[in-house]
Amino acid sequence: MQAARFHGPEEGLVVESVPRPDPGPGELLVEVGACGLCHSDLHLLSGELPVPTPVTLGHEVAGTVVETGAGVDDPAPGTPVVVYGGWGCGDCRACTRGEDQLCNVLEWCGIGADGGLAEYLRVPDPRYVLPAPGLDPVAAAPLTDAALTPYRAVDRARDHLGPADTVVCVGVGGLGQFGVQFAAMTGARVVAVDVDPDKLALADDLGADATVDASTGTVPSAIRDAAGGEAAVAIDFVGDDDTLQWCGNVLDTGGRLYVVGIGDGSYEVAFNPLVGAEIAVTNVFWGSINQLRDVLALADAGRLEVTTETVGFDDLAATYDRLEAGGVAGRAVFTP
Ligand code: FEH
Ligand code: ZN
Ligand code: ZN
Repeated sequence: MQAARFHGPEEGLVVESVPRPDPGPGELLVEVGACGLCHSDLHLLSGELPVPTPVTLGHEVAGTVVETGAGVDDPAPGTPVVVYGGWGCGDCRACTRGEDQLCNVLEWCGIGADGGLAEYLRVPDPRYVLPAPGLDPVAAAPLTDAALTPYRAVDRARDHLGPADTVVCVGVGGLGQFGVQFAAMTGARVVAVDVDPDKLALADDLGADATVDASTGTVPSAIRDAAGGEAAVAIDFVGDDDTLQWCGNVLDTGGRLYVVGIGDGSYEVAFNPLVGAEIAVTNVFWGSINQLRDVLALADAGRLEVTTETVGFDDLAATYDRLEAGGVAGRAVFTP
């Protein structure tokens, strides 16, 4: 089968022919329908996030079960599925509560184990595939990461958001497009921030109550004006020093900052002891299997919109370059 294999920062991504995996006992083989390209892949490709190589990239996958290993009866071959990519050991506290993405073994799909930028994907356990009948794989694949991660952030913020509160979403890219939608579902006032007018227009369409163009002016005061005051929650889908400073600057006393984006991987959160009492800050990593079930339920109910562009094997390198330059609208999705 054809697969896009990462051979390290020097050699980079190589599309090559490799044996089609055979599912062992307890495993499944999924024919890849689509696989999203994630900004995090850029950190793998640059070597900032070291991974064992060669490895097939792609951790945001939808497709169809085509073969099951011994002992696997469900889901049966022919079942359309999405793949939960945060594969873990299955036995630790994180895994046994369904938060396998927090397991400390690096066995994630497309990161420690071969992923979905290929024609077929071996999945190590049936608990990592969720039936997704009736969903187009191109629209379903982003649910497993681009939607799941913002969903986790909003899920954790939900108890701090009511109709009289404001939530600020900074960055309306592949993840932020979903973050705005989930934030709007809480009933709080949503202020979306980006430098790209097209992304601000998209945020408006997706439910933002106000948008702030961060390419001009003093961003924190523009956010406060749009919010009508200070914010209860800020979610940073970019994750660089500027965006973190904007978020910290607009949070109310007792406010909460959720850092989803990893920017260039170098951000630091500065706590100023004289400003902003009792601000809580956390990063957010991927999501749990049950949170993916919630995201799927919202998609099945037609309550989620996703903007995608599809690319093939030949376009992968150029698309990652465009992703790095901020030139991808919505989510770029690979189809074999
Ligand atoms: C993947 C690999 C490493 C860091 C972060 C990620 C996220 O994109 C997973 O959602
Ligand atoms: Zn990702
Ligand atoms: Zn584990």
